[in-house]
Amino acid sequence: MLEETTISRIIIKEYMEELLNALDVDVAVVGAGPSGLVASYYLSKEGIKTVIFERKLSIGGGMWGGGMMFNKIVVQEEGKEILDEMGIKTKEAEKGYHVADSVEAVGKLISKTVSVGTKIFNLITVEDVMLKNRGVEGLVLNWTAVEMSNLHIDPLTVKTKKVIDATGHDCEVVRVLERKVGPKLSTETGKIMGEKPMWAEIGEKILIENTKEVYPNLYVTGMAANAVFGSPRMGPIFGGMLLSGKKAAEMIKKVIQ
Ligand code: 48F
Repeated sequence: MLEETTISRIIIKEYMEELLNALDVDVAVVGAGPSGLVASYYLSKEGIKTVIFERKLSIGGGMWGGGMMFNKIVVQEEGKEILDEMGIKTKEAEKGYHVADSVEAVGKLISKTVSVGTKIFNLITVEDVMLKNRGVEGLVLNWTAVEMSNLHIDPLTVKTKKVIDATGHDCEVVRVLERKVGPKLSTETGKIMGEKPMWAEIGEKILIENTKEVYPNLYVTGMAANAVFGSPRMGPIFGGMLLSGKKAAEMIKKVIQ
């Protein structure tokens, strides 16, 4: 016999346990787009305790829709290696240009990331950082529903050794930090430089360079990295996103204790 309250109890208890476990983590990734998922995958694979906070109900960010809702993504040779590792099918459509189904790509990316141990919390928005002597030392969270309904409800805070801003074009974590501490980022001006217009080749190349620590304990990956460091967008070519996520994970792996 099925008891409704038993189902409710299991859900509440299991979720609360995971949320309590997320109060103190090694790495907190903000945003579950391609770069955030890949970064989390490579961190978790090394046994580094990693969680993702994602504002939306769906995981995958801007990858589902391919280019202009044609649900295909294109990757270059280097990016293809990561798709291969995730078991995502690709076809060389033209020399050096590999195409994949964006729905398969997101599905498998999520599956792989979760299976190596990343806990993904959806429907949670990161609204601020906890800033102490060593730099960013935590994240300030609230339910997305609270943000959407504009209710005046205080957030909760989690502690983390490192934060990755993988929030895409809006670079939201860096933005809130800049707003509160002023021009102290490791960019040329100390401020967010702002994303530049489309130039796929340069955008993809420079993205890997831009993937770095922008303030003590705060790293940027994916489109957020190009937005922070003032570099071009690149559209639906995804190799850079994947490689940027991997680079963020490798950098953190080297320094985390
Ligand atoms: O935008 P998104 O997919 O970021 P990405 O990994 O990839 C960019 C590409 O999709 C595409 C592109 C490729 O050429 O330019 O745009 O850099 O995913 C960002 C995720 O972060 C979530 C957002 O809902 C999305 O799923 N997000 C943004 N701000 C917050 C957040 C926040 N404050 N708290 C939690 N999640």
